[in-house]
Amino acid sequence: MSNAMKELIEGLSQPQKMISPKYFYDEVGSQLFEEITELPEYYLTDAELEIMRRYVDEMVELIGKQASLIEFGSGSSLKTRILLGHLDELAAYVPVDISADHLQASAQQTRRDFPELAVHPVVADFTRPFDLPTPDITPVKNVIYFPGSTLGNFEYAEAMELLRVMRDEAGDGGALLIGLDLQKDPDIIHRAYNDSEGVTAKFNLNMLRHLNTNYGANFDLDAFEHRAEYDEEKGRVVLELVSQKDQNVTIGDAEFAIADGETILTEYSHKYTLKGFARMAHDAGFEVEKVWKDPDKLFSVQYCVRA
Ligand code: AVJ
Repeated sequence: MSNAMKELIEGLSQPQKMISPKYFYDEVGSQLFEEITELPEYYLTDAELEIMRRYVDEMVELIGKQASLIEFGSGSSLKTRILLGHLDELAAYVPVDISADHLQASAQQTRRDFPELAVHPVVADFTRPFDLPTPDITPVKNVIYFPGSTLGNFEYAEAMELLRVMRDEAGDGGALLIGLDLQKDPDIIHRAYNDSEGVTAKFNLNMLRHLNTNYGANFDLDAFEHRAEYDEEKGRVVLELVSQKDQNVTIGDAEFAIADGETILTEYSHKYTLKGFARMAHDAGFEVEKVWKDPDKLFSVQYCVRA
């Protein structure tokens, strides 16, 4: 049995059933996420882009010349392009992604758009240590780029583990440039995950369709509903799929009973305080050197140096 299959079955065998948010992103799911980023309620992408546009010169100054920029994720985003458009003296750009296809396609596009840039894609699961390529020019330092508040998908212990992987990949004198969503008025957060057009609901439910198509599951998509609640105490949005009846679902040879009202946890989206993240960074071996925010103080981009 594939590792993915084992992981899926294990997640659905827990008392709180769960499926990792990475199963959101098949082709349809990636398209739906794009649509989410264009929703008026989903402030995250606009706010982060605004920060990048306003402060890219300060970021470039801190990153310095002849650095290697190592992006955790495939790097097809507009944010990355803003950064690359202003970093004209990079030793290398290293996008790291688990999907070889996705990575190759976006690396090709990056090469077309930035012909002078040394692009060295690495296929790897970035939550585990991986080997960096050796560019022709030896980098002065490694700067990890992790936009999009993706750290927020990880629970505290996993987030700390990931930050430590980043510290080790950054190496001596290295740094981390990270985009993080901030705690704010709970209504604003609630609306961002309960949009009026129901795109987030489609995105959440699409995970089940993806498992049906690609992992031999038989979820009845009409028998689940989207739920997203902001837990202010824990500072995180909890995305779930709520079963609308008692039902049995099979995936491969495994069968699961799901009760009426029972939930499958599909995603956490943690929201940070500046203090809270500074402490996490510190405990992982980084110090926050600079924080940029959008004018409404919804989102932050933070530059952290290795302690
Ligand atoms: C891509 C993880 C940043 O948490 O806001 C959007 C994913 N989930 N709407 C987020 C998501 C529901 C998104 N991240």
